[in-house]
Amino acid sequence: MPLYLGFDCGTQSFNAVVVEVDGERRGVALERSLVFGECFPAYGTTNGALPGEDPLVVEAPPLMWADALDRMMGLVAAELGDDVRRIAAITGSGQQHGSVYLNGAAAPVLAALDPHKFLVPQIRGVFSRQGAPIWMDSSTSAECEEITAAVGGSEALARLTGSRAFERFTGPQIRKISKNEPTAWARTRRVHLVSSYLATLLAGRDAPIDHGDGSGMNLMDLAMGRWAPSALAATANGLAARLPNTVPSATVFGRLSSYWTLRHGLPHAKLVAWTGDNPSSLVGVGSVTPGVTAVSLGTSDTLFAPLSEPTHDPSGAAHVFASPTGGFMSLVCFRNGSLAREHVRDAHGLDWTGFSEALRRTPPGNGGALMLPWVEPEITPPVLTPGIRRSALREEDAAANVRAVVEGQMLSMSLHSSWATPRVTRIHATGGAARNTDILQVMADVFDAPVYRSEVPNSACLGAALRAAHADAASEGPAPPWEDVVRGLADPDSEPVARPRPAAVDVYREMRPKYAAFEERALSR
Ligand code: ADP
Ligand code: XUL
Repeated sequence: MPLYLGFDCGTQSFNAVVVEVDGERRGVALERSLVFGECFPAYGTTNGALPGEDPLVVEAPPLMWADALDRMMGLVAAELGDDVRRIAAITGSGQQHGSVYLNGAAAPVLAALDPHKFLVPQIRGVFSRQGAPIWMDSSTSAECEEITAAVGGSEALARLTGSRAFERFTGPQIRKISKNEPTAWARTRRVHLVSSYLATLLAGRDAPIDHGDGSGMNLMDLAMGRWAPSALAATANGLAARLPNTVPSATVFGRLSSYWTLRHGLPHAKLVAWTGDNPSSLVGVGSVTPGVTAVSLGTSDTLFAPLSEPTHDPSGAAHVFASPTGGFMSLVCFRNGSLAREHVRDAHGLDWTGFSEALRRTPPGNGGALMLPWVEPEITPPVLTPGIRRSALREEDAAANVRAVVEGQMLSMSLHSSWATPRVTRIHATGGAARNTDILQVMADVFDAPVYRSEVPNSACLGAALRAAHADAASEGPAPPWEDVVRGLADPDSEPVARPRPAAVDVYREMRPKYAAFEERALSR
């Protein structure tokens, strides 16, 4: 019975999941996490990142990720024992947008790694610059403007690549380095994403960038799935020669190199192209059918959903990526998620039980009270000057404020995702706040869709293991339907935790345009 190994190199930790798939029998065989701060203190990161003197600049050490991969492979091999030989395919996901710069020594060094030695001391010399800018970096506003102007405006760039220019996206990051560090740029032979860099270490040779993670770069023609010459030309001289190929996410691009097979006793398993953490999570929460929307209620709230067409968000706030299931996916981020809910909870001296009671005590529609929940600067819609805005809502009314923050968040989510998914058929809810059924009830009523709770702890990592299983099967015969791939592992509880209530659905249908008008007024001020 084959085993499938999935990795996830997140911002704060490196994770692995092994799944066992045998027809209808399937289960998670192993799950491990290495937290960077605790397990790799020598790299000096805080929560996985190296803060610079400039608060806008955020990098991470790619050597630390390699170290984590080496240690995790050792852990997986030790725990699986003889079963390690059953690993048939491997893939992973990485935090999106981050970029790794390799020099001319990388190819020969990676092809000749000594299995008796640790990985890190052998690859110290392969970088043309030591740090990798990551998604938390926001230092490239000038480069975003330059790229946007060169390709003919925001709308043109979004239509071409799925997103307007964003500071954290890889193209603007590459442009900044090529401009400000000409010597490092001249030494650079390859630019990899976090995902394709780790895949390269597994293969011992250059790995491709998959269409999913490639769409987080402002460099790929989303509809065609290949580098866009105009975006490349707008970004940096000599960029085309420095990028690996782009391939569909389900591509088996090689075999695990001898370094790993000899070092840890694994077989020459198939290597499937790695992808970004958000595309991987789409699979990991079982959101593989159009209409099935995934909502993660974490520190921030994010909403993502499969799409059949390579559209773009007309407001410019959200992203469209290629989906690892074929087709495309939307990604909409709301910075004021748990942050804003906690702010209201604490302002009224409540705990989560009190917060839930307040939701149950107050009626849908909140008697016409409205709140724009912008405790912090907001991504969607873009708000630079934070501050909660209230309408027909007294600040001291605890229960009404609790309802207003949750209704405001759900109405905003529904408004700002309808360009992608006008009709949501069901929602898979994950993240810390998804344990709160009263919050999910408001979600069900606003979206007029049943909400299922998904208990998967690391959806990106599980998504990777399932992608490995899918690509292995697809490389041997007809590709299995994604619904079959995720069944029993990534699908949520079988019963919805919240069903839409018709009376409440009517209330929110009337409330939506009022909320939109309130938001419009606040934004135009
Ligand atoms: P992260 O984005 O950091 O991975 P999590 O998905 O772990 O976040 O979610 C953590 C958040 O869950 C906490 O910030 C907290 O506000 C929220 N949370 C935990 N329990 C509840 C609850 N019962 N009701 C609402 N929110 C909750
Ligand atoms: C998505 C984004 C983050 C990173 C890290 O655009 O910047 O979600 O992928 O998780």
